[in-house]
Amino acid sequence: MSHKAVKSSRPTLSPSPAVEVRAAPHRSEVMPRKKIDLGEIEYLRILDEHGEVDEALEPKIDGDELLRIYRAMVLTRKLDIRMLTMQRQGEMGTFAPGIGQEATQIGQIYPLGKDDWFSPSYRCFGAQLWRGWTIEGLMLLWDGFFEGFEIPQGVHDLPFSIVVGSHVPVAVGVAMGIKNRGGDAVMLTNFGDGAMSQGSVNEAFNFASVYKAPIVFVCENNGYAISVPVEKQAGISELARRGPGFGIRSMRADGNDVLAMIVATTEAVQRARAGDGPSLIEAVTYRMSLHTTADDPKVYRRDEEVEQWQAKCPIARFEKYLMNKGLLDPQAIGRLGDECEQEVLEARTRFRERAKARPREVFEMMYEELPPELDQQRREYLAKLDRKGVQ
Ligand SMILES: Cc1ncc(C[n+]2csc(CCOP(=O)(O)OP(=O)(O)O)c2C)c(N)n1
Ligand SMILES: [Mg+2]
Repeated sequence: MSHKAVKSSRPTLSPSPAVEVRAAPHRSEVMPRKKIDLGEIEYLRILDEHGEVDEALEPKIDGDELLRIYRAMVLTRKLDIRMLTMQRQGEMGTFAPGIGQEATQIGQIYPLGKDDWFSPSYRCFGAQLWRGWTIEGLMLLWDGFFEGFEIPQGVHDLPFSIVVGSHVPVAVGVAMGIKNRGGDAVMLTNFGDGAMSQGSVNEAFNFASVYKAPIVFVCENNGYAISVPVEKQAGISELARRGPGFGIRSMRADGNDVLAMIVATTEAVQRARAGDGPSLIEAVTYRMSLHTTADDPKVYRRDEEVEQWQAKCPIARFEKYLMNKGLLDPQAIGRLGDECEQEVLEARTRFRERAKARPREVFEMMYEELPPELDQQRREYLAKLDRKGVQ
């Protein structure tokens, strides 16, 4: 068999100078490099799992305020549980429950003032209610009604983003806007352990550090990005360790300890306000429930693991602390729980009054003038609704 000679179309190159190839030096022969010391990462816990407080670290918060914090955590849990039932009964869209993350939520938001800004992820009912969103508004939102997305008057919050980590550079941008206008407000943004692997988040860290943006980054490390445990998606699962590499003051806090979250965030907010730039707080917590209502965590994690974390429940822990202080007793716990449940049910009634599907409007929100092919679809769709007698 003969092969046809193919003339190479490559230009002839002049021969390159001979390269001396040697075996790679043994490790011990490599010049020692200066070790970069990223320092120790602080882990803050004030209330242990049994509700015992470390008095040296305990923040001074008066009794009424402590009860307000407790109530906000209970209300958040009640809302999550009620919405899960509504979703299972076909009355609610897909949503992401935050059960187990109530202390992380309320603790991070507590130190923010009304003029400060908040850019949340999608698992943030507790913080959003604290900021002034209404329960029925959140229900409308997660049931697909655009009215629910309207930011309540006077609330300095950005809409959350489902695109993981995409809101973090935007939050830095808002923080830079505040700084450039000479204001002393602060931005706080939160995101998950999975978001820490997104390029956008890492770019945001670097930019915020270089320009000393007045921002607090709260990474809610709840153990999972959907089914992927943090150990499998991060080279170093103590995520706060990445912060110093960006020049960002970073720490870990027990995210199931609301007092630790309050203290960590208060310090970070003060630093940002004083012009000392960004901080990163890794809130170590656990997603006790589903990723979203479309998820079944039983296929990727063991019941024993969940049970271990149930014993660390942030609400039960804070309850013990308040009981030890004489601020709560079992009757008051029951009464408060009933009150919160009632609040959620009343909001559900208001939601039901407003959540009337308007199928004839589905083509109306995107274009001022519909492109011809969509207009054709719209006419076919409306004819179908007419045939079925749908108003
Ligand atoms: C850019 C992008 N990639 C993938 C997804 C699909 N997704 C939705 S939530 C999620 C996991 C995010 O995990 P984490 O950041 O830990 O937040 P958590 O849901 O645990 O609160 C993924 C991969 C998405 N929404 N956006
Ligand atoms: Mg996560």
